[in-house]
Amino acid sequence: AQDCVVDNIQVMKDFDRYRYAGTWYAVAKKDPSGLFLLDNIEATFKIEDDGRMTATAKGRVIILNNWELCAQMFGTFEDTEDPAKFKMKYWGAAAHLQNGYDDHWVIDTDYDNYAIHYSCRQTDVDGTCLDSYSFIFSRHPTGLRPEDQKIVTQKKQELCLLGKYRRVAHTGYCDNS
Ligand code: AZE
Repeated sequence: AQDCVVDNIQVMKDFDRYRYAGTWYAVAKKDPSGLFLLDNIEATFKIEDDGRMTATAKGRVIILNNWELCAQMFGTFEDTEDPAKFKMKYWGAAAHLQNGYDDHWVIDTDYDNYAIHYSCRQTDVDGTCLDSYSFIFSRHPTGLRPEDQKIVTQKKQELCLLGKYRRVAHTGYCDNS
């Protein structure tokens, strides 16, 4: 599936949302067009009593020319026929933050160390993605273990996003908000 067609992207087999639950730190990201989370990004996924997945996330953003803040975000996930592919409805705790409805695909994870997320917002006529974002998540704010790095590099390539990621800094900016 290296033809870059979104429908051919392989996602996590037998995805287990219960093992995915808990806190993940973004260690790298590929940005979509427009406003986006800058750094200090962390997400906590939860499985509700009815089995549905929800999440809270925070990250530093700059909005309305140079207003810097820690965005507190919420997300609810709709299941699809593929257990690793969700539709995410998201919104900010404050009205001036962003809201939307995005794909949320789990490409790969070992649940204990790394997870690779992908979202395509717009596909081209040839089925490739015109506007995507992706997070490399780690259970450890310090980064990925060396042994996970090669798996992540392989998956970035399969997503046709190799070389398009930036490291996500964790400076403590959002820690007491
Ligand atoms: C994600 C993890 C699960 C919960 C949510 C996520 C995405 C959040 C955004 C937030 C954008 C905010 C902006 C504010 C000005 C995938 C990290 C909600 C995309 C741009």
